[in-house]
Amino acid sequence: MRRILLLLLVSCSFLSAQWKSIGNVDSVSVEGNSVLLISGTSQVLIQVLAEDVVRVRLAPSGSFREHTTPAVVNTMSPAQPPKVTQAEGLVEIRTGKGMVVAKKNPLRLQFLENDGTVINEDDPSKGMAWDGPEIRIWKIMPFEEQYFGFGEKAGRLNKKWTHMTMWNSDIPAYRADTDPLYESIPFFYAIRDGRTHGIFFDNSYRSSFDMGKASGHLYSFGAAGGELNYYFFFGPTPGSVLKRFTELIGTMPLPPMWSLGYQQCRWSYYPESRVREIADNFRKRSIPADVLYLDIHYMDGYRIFTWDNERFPDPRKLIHDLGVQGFKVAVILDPGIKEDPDYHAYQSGLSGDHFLKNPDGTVYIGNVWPGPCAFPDFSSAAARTWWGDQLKLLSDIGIRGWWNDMNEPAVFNEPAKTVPLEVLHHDEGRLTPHEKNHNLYGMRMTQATYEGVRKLLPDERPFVLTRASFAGGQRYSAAWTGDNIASWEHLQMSVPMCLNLSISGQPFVGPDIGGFFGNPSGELFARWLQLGVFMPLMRGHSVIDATNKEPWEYGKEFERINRQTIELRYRLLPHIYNQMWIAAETGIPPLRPLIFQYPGDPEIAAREASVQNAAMEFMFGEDILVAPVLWQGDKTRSLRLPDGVWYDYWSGIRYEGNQNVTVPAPLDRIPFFVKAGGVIPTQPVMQYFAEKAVDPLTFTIYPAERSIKTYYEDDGVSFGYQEGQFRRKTIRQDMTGAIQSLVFSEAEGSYEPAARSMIVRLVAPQAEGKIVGRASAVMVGSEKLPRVQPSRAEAAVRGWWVDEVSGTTNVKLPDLKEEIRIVVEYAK
Ligand code: MIG
Repeated sequence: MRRILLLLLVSCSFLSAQWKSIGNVDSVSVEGNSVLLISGTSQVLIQVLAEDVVRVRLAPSGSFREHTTPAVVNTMSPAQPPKVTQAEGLVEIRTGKGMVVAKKNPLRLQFLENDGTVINEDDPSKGMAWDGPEIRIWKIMPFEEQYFGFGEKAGRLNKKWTHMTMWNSDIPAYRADTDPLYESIPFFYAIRDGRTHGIFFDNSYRSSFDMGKASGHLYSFGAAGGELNYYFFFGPTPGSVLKRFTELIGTMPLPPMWSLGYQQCRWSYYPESRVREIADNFRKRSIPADVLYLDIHYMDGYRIFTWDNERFPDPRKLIHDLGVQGFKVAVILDPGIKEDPDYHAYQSGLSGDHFLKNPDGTVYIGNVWPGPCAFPDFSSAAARTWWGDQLKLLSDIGIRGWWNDMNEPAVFNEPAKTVPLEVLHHDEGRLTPHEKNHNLYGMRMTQATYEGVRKLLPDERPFVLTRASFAGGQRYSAAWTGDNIASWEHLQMSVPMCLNLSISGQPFVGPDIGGFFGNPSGELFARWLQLGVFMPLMRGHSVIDATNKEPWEYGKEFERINRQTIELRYRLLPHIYNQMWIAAETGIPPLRPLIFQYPGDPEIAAREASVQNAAMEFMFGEDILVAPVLWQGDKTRSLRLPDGVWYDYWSGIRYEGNQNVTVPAPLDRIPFFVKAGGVIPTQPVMQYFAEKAVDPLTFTIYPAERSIKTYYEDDGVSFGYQEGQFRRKTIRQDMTGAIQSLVFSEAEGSYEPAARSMIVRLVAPQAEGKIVGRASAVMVGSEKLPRVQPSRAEAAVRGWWVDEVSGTTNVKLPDLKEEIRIVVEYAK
């Protein structure tokens, strides 16, 4: 009986969904870059922001909301005003790179290429609709179209046929089909026949995307409240979509270079003797590392901004000593402030009115680690400043990493497990319910943290790491993918998860290496660490009750392998840093799915649409293709090489693209390939960032008929680069017959690294699996460079030599600010 009643109730509430779709257009008005369409009491506003960006807004009752979310921070306006023409039953808006056609009866939008091809269109029957506060749009889902992005989502790369919710949630030990997760980025790419467009749904309420799960020929997105407000990016490539998206929401600031080193965490390293032991082990075993973390046990009863005096009697001294050993220390910061009248942060937060409040005006209290807690209202500028000021207690004693956890926000109280929807947020003076602010809480916490640290340490780049965030969060913080599991499946899942997050505007990402829950085998840990070399964030972490997961915990052989893996990371740091610089400048991240870079390759498109996670390959920058080993026991790796010519990094073997290859993948190696024309800068292994000067700086050059690359460098820590203190060189390579010429342009910028050598390693030209030429003469400018014995190379200041086995030509010179021209002649 109760069941039947329940069923009845459920079906009634389903039937009560009364979607009202927008109807016929009564009038049209054009003003500047905007077209306003009026339909009864409803309005639709189409704004052309650029020749390839259009914003669409719906106001069911006729008034647009003043504010949407803090995601978009930049304005855009088109160089040319759009051309608007009206014809029988429709309005046509030409934006430059495309066209929007608004059909009037009823109002439905189409997005077209200039040649008239429809690339996106509202569903003729439903279109834009509302039901009370809920809003939703249905669009036609072409059979060939695939969908990527959507921020932090587990499961396959391609999100077609899935239903996803955006509601920041703490789900420990999530699975491939768990949704939602910690972070919400309501943005996606639609790729069809090599053509891409993108949509950003700028709404912070609980939203959902149904990409063909409810219907086989429609997709839809909508939210429980707020405005139906989306940005349409015409593309036509994924890169052009992402560039525009990040123009609106901002790019990641350049991170401190030490945050790209290896980071070691666990829940929790304590007391201080254990922290020192971990630090000593890294140095004693010569395993490079830059950052150590303190998880929740460093605090006095989990009170943020305090120390447990027994476990950490002298944190300043500890951090100082670790600093001498080359470590930066990061601490966890949870938002919950213990409700304790004797606790300074509770007192000052309360007296400053910085906490979230119930509708009746009392402070909202929820349970987290410290017990009952108040929660800072990060949506108020004053509260953010208050939070930032508290960080002084930590920055003063040397803390340099700021780990923001539990900021979905996670609350232990059932059933919501978060702040109740009606709790009020300041919302910059608007006083709005949690419902609107929930998905923004994490991002605003990182904003408070980032801006606080910026103020306290004005000459250093902050490093903030977060679990929860929203579109635009990359402006303040890196992100990790939460509480995963030490299993092969989770290793596999971490690849598409980080790729989608990366192309959603957040370049600085990585999973807990080794898996958070459970105990990995030596093999699983080693493979995960290898994948970590090509994750912008390379951090090992572990839950409280698991075995130790430091790189030396799996026996001698794995210790050797893991050391070698982390050494590879440190060798590649100049390259990794360059890729992060590109992301900071252009929005294009290091981590990219193959389809992001090769959207027009039908084989790649087909593979990425359906591929199992374990078979994933990905790009790290435009020149490195990574094929991680993600299956237990595998000692070879099969993959498809996209168009072009590729060199196996390990063997130097040259491969033509557009074919499937199988390469060796012994336990101590992650297969990766460099594209012909690629220039990979590397440095000598060091135990931590700036342990010593980068000398020599090595450029490995993979031959191609012609390529032009940029090399960027600065001090890695300050904001001096914003005042021109950087060094930037263009590297041009040409290969004509048996002559290879290289030009390292004169350096731009005022940054002067210490005097050092530069080694140019020229991978030998090959044909049909054989080296076709060995260098016979090397000219630098107009001088003939002396040939030196390989055994004398290290002592030589200027000279060249050939590595007998690989045929690689090495050219060693003092690294200069001035232009350097090198010409190599090859003998047959
Ligand atoms: O409720 O601080 O995801 O990385 O170690 C668990 C303890 C709270 C969750 C984080 C995890 C961290 C843990 N935290």
